[in-house]
Formats: sequence, C-alpha cells, structure tokens
Amino acid sequence: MQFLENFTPQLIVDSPGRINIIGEHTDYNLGYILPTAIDKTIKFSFQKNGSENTCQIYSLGYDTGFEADLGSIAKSEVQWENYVLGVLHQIALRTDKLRGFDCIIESKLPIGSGVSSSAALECGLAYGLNELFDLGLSKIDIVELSRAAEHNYVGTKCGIMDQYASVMSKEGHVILLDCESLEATYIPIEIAPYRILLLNTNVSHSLATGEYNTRRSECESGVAMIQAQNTEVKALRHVDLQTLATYKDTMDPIVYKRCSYVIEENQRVLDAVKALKENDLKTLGTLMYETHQGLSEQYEVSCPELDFLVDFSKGRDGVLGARMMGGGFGGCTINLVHEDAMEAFIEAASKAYAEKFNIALTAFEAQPREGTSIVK
Ligand code: GAF
Repeated sequence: MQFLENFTPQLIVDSPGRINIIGEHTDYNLGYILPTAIDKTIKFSFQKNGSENTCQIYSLGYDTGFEADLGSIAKSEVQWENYVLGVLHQIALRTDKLRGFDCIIESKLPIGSGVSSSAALECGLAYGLNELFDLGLSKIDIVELSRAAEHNYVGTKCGIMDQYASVMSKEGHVILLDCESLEATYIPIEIAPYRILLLNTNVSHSLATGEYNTRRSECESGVAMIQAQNTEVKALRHVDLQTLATYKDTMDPIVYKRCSYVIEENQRVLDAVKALKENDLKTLGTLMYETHQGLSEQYEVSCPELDFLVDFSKGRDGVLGARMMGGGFGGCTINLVHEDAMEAFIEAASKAYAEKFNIALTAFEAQPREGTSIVK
C-alpha cells in the first residue's frame, strides 16, 4: 500500500491478549470471571491522513492491507477485516468525529489460540482512534463497542470477558468481574514460585463460532424455562443447583447439562478467589482440573488435543492444575507450574503431544500486565 512509504506514526498503542484463571462460559450467563491481560500484545501505529473518509489499514502479519470508506462501511468477505470494520461501524454510531487515518498492525499474539487476539485487535483500534481523534469515549465504551463489533460484524455472540480484560486490566492483578453489575475487584496475583504456563495446541477447530453461539442459546433456553415459573430469573447467574434439579425430568438433557456446568463454574470462581487470597494454590489447581472436566464433559467445548494435554499434566512433578482456556475447540491450556518444573514439563508435554498428534506444541509463560496502553 502506498501510504507505507511515507508513514510517520503519530500514536502507537499496545493492546494485550488475555488469560482467564477460571470462569469459562460464565460471562454471557452474567456470572463471574477471573481474567487478566498478558504480556503478548498487538501493536498499532496510527497517523491521520488528512482525508475525510479514507482509512488504510495494513497488517504486517498477513502482509496485506485494505482501504475502508467511512461513508460506506460494510462487512467484508475477509474475516480479519471485519474486526476492523465492525469497530469503525460502532464508532460511527457513537460520534461523527472520526476522520481518515492510516494504521499498521503488528501482532505478537498467536491467532486462534484462545488468548483473544480478536478482542486485542478490536480494543486496540478503538483505543487508538479515540486518542487520535479525541472521540471522548470512556474505557467502558471501548469495551462495549468492541464487543458489539464482534457480535455484529464477526458473528460471535461473545460475552464481555475478552474486551474487558484487554482494556481494564492492571499489572500484577487478576480481575474478579461480576458480569451482571460489572463490579470489578482487582486481586494481586502472587503465586511465586509457581507460574502461569500456556501450552498452545496449535489447532483451532472450525466449529468454534457456531458451537459458541449454540452454547449461548442452550443456556438461554434453560433460563427461559425457569423464568416461566419465576420471572426474577434473568440469567443462569440467578439459578442454584437445587432449583435447577427441579427441572431435571422436564428440561432437555443437553440443556440441563450445560446449565449445571455454568452454575457449578460460577461457584468455582468464588472458591478460586478464596484459594488465591489464602495462597492455597493446591486448591486452585484442583478447581482448574474440575473446570476442565466440566468444559469437556458437560459443556462439550473441548477437543482431543486439549484433553490430551490436561490429562498429560495430571500428577506431573510441579504441576498443580491445568485446563483448556477460552471458548474452546482448540487454542491453549493454562497450567499452574512450579518454576523449577517448567522446563522438564514443557519438554515432556511437547514430546508426547508430537508423538500423539504429529503437531508441534508452543509453550509460553504469561505475565499479567496492564490493559491497552499508549506506547508513544
Ligand atoms: C470467548 C468469548 F469471547 C468470551 O466472551 C468468553 O465467553 C469465553 O469464550 C469463554 O469463557 O473467549
């Protein structure tokens, strides 16, 4: 693209991916989550180009770019462009201050690996444009508009977790977020000598978006059934296991399974927070294993590669817990591993995984960091 020859960035923004210690598929059920941003980011470099409507966006990773016209934003056939276009569309719904710009995107985040490169892309772009054009959006506006972009342009009816963690995180903390009230409690993550290790299966099964939306509607249909008896119930957040049990014979068994997972997982988040505060990492690890079992058997969003890695970790020296992370059907496992055991564990897991699936595993440590920020 021509603009690359004369590019002088006026603003550089770093937008992080996220991990989630525990609390999977609870966000859109208005429950609890425990995520934080990590030290793997997407970097955005911006310049105003003086035009009314012309936006030029170039991805260094894909080695390709595209042009968008602010006067006629529409969905693209190319999926990554929709993350960008969706954000531009959402900004245009909120303000008319946006003008033409050029942007170069450089990602250090593995795509499709469950660390939410998509939210990092949406939020980093929205954050940067807000700064560059003084749009007057708050951080929570950026979170909400990025989520709306994902719903409307990408098609995933995601919850709030990924965008919230990408923008609102604080260095060295995890966020206990109540997804109903949006009350956030920042909890220091002091787990030394243990560390957070991500093992990337390097698979991303194409089921992800469709199955994600199906899980969401299964939960909603469970809620609708309970709501018919009790109008106070707006989400699974308002249901306990005892109440759910009274629907065992009438509710579709699959819906019942999904709902029980979500209700149990909400409780696990609260138990995990207690364990974290008491530095009881053994209990935290056990809860992570329970979450994985629920995601695999009740919620059915795991896959053979993730199950294999979690099983492999069990009983290994220095490993307290492991589970799949994010939406599922591929991506990373999150592991709680003693620093002295990291190297041997990575080596053994990589060898076993390659033997079983003939795929190379990628391992990286995740350090909690602050949310989206300005570099320059
Ligand atoms: C994806 C979604 F984007 C999140 O909102 C969340 O539901 C997660 O899957 C599962 O916990 O990352």
